[in-house]
Amino acid sequence: MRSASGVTMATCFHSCNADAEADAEFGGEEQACGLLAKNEKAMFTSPNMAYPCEISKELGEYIVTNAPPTVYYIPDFITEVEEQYLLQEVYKAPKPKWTQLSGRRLQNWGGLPRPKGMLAEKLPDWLLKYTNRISALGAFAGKAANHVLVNEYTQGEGIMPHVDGPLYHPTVTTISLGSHTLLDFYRPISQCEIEGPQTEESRYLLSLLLRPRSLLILQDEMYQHLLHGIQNVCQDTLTERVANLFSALAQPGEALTRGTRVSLTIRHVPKIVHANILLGRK
Ligand SMILES: O=C(O)CCC(=O)C(=O)O
Ligand SMILES: [Mn+2]
Repeated sequence: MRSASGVTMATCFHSCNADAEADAEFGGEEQACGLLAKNEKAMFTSPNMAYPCEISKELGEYIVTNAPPTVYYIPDFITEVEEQYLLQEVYKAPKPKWTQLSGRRLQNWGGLPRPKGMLAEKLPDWLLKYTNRISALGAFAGKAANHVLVNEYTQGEGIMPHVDGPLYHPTVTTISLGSHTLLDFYRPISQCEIEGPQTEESRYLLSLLLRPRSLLILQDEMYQHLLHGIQNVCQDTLTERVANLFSALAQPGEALTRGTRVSLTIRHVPKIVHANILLGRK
């Protein structure tokens, strides 16, 4: 079974149970490439979901080798038809589902991740189809993705450098829709003063070009140690510091004009609380 990008769905499954940025953040479909066969779909919707505990070996060819561990960049993970379908669903959401931040707006799906745990809410089917597809790649060590942040950036909007933090299993997966963006990575501020003044510029390490319909998977040092952000600019001029130039079919010196981009940030929140605990019931 192959996806738009040709990633064969993992076949070796181990049994397992399906189990923040600032708080302000949380306040037709079988056509296309039809990744999941009917029987696979049934398996993914059973209460005892099974996903591979390790990331699929077939993803090896998508590792971005000139970046620290570990980045997978998968172009055309979804088709244009799927992209339009997802955008339609995102924009179907009622207005109160959106939280407006300075520089972008977002929708939170799956519950509000909090240090004491997330009161999980079922993901809607239009998202489950894609979160399951990603969980089936083994992205979350056998667990199912249970949280999606939808970010919308109009042209010229971005997100400040940050780390995603400990509320999530240390893997973030992102589907880009509508426009490319350039995701920039920075070293954290060093405690070692000898290194001289530490500006955003001096801490800048590399960028990744995220084309529409691509899937990005970040783990290990790229997730745990480095900060990531998106500059609020209308146009990106590509340099040799774009680590995935080759797989994103881009050239240094190329200037790409941004449009409105919607990203689906798909993660697994391990700590779940149940309503009866919140209500103090046994
Ligand atoms: O839009 C993106 O690709 C990045 C979003 C992000 O970093 C986040 O939601 O934490
Ligand atoms: Mn982030």
